[in-house]
Amino acid sequence: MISQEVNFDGLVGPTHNFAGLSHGNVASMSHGGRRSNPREAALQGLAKMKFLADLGLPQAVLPPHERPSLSTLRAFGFAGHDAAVLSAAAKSAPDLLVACASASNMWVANAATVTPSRDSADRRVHFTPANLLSKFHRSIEAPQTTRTLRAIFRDGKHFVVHEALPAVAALGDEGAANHTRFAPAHSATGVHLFVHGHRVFVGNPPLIAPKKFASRQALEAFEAIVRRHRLRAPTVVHAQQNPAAIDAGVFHNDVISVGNENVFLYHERAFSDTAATIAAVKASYARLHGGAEFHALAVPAAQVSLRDAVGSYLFNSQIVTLAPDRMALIAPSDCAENPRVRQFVHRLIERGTTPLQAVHYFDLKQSMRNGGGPACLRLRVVLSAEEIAALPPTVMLNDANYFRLTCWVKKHYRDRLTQRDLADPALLRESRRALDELTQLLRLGSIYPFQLPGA
Ligand code: SUG
Repeated sequence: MISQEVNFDGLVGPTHNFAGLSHGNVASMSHGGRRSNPREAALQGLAKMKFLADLGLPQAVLPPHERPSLSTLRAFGFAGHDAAVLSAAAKSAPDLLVACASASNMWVANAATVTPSRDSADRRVHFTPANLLSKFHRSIEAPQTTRTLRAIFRDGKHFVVHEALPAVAALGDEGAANHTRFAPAHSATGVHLFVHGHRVFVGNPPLIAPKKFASRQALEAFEAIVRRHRLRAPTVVHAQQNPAAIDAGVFHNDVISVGNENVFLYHERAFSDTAATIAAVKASYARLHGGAEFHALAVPAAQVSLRDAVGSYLFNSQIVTLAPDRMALIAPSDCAENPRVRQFVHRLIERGTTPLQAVHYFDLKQSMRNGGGPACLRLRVVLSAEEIAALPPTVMLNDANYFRLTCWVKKHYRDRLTQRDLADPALLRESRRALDELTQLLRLGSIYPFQLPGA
């Protein structure tokens, strides 16, 4: 059975703005309050998708959520018609309104943890939507993510979309951003590396916690996902993030390491015990795949400091497979603008001893200013041909869909947005009109609260 990795990229929503909501995410903290450009943000994301589709890689889209989230504001007691809810919230709870208007659902690497059918005892693709409870503005995403995933992965013969884990500290879960799967090829059985920042049931010895910023991912959440997804114990490795890296702004593991098939590019300070983590991954890989080659590419701090890694988002590049043993790095243009990082990347490619043979830089600055690079914008789903055939074909990006989606963005999105605009009832109307048209374009049926009275 041949499987391929399908990248589902989040379409940036019409309320994309810079609100400084993510303590511990350096880019978000430093850009709060600036004026954003939702139209440019959405087009930048679509340009990356189109490039990958043109490379011959299967590329799909995930629709954004309805924002501001009127149902959340109503849960906080604001009542009356929609404009009254917005204006009352803007007056008495402006921070809540801003959080309810975030387009953070675009970073779909945090939408869910996904494991392919090949790796599960029941031979189905499993999804657990992330509860994202560590940040209020993201904790409201799970119900819509679940509805959307169920509308796309609707065939129960192939897919299981679980409920998000209960939103309790012991199960704090940020999805695929902290999960990497390794295999000689996407079709082969995978080794799963799950990276956490803390555990709640103390254990022995207790984990060392970061001092400045909070960890987001609990070990117990990934242990629960391993059970739900029916993965086999010998294929699973759990590792702790380096607390010092979290304090340097590594709020998710995909800010400090990236893997694809048999390649793992990681910063030497990524994990609390990097040598033990790599040894465990290699041992699990060797148990499954014997002597098959595994490229563990450590990036020394002397060449790329933690600060440069976080500032350039080098490790938030995507690594994509172009052909057997031929891969490309899809990197943010910020990497090309940092001379040390650029030099490291070019030496890595020129080395010629690893499958990494090309680098392509993308201007994703709108998303980057909120701490979202190329890898944050995509959810990787390894699917067989039969599983791809079970998807609504309209979610796949091809020339026609790309054209339709860029026209859709140009028609509906504003080219400037400040926090004051978030209370504007016209913005809510525009967004709903856009999303309604999008669900028709993608033929997803009714998935949004405004389309589903009572949801
Ligand atoms: O959760 N930023 C997101 C960025 C998520 C990046 N995803 C991955 N690393 N996979 C976050 O911190 C900022 C929103 C604001 O400040 O307006 C924000 O939510």
